[in-house]
Amino acid sequence: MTKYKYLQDKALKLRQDTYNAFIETGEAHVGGSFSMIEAFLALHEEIITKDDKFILSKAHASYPYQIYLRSHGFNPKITTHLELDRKNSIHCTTGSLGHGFPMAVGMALSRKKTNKLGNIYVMVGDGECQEGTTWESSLIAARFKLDNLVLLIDYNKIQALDSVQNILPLDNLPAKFKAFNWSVREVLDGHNFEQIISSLKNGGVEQKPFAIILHTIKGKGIKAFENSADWHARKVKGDDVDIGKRALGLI
Ligand SMILES: Cc1ncc(C[n+]2csc(CCOP(=O)(O)OP(=O)(O)O)c2C)c(N)n1
Ligand SMILES: [Mg+2]
Repeated sequence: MTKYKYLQDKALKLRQDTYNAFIETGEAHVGGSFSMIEAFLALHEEIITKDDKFILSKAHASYPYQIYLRSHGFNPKITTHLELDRKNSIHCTTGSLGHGFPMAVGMALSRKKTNKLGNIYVMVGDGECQEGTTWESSLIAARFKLDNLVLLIDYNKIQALDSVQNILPLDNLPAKFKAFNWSVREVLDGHNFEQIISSLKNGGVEQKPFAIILHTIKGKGIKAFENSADWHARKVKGDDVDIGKRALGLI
């Protein structure tokens, strides 16, 4: 039994609950929801404290986030993207790609200026990194030495319609963030809790914002749906319903 067996169990349960909600509502972003589950859980179960904030910039993956919040004493609406709902731990409206990261930079900067404790954690997609605001935000975060800011990049190599490489390559992402004067860690298996948690705990350095680049698999957990742009936003219906249910141990 691995040290993080309890997190693996939680990951399976969150995938199951998310998948059932997709079927129930007819809304689905299986790919990007499932690629971030381990990083999301590692952060929320092992790292985040009450002083910290989490921003889901890639808000098309709202379902696992909202479902998780619902099982932890909050009651957000289940929506395809996120609407500001502070009492339910949703700290900004996101869904238009390239907005959550700049808002997170603003929050981290405000905390620095007012000597407020706590980190701002923000999760973006790799396709989302093609937005110009990503690079403007990265410059600003380094300029103001925002060591209270942690950027998690869900590097699943696929965006909405095709691979990131075919559309607009990010190439050497770690080198880019290093060149922007960030502290950088690469997690080679973004579904391995040990690797994710070790990076989150050991990667930050003083005076620099911190980027964690997680190599992940879009659609992770349902082999037939993995690594495919088809499953970015495809509704789960027909024969696919049971293919997914079987893979997740629901039937
Ligand atoms: C500004 C903007 N343009 C387009 C979209 C439509 N859209 C939603 S998700 C997505 C692809 C995002 O790819 P990525 O960031 O790699 O997400 P992931 O692979 O994690 O699902 C697109 C184009 C959007 N939400 N906002
Ligand atoms: Mg992607």
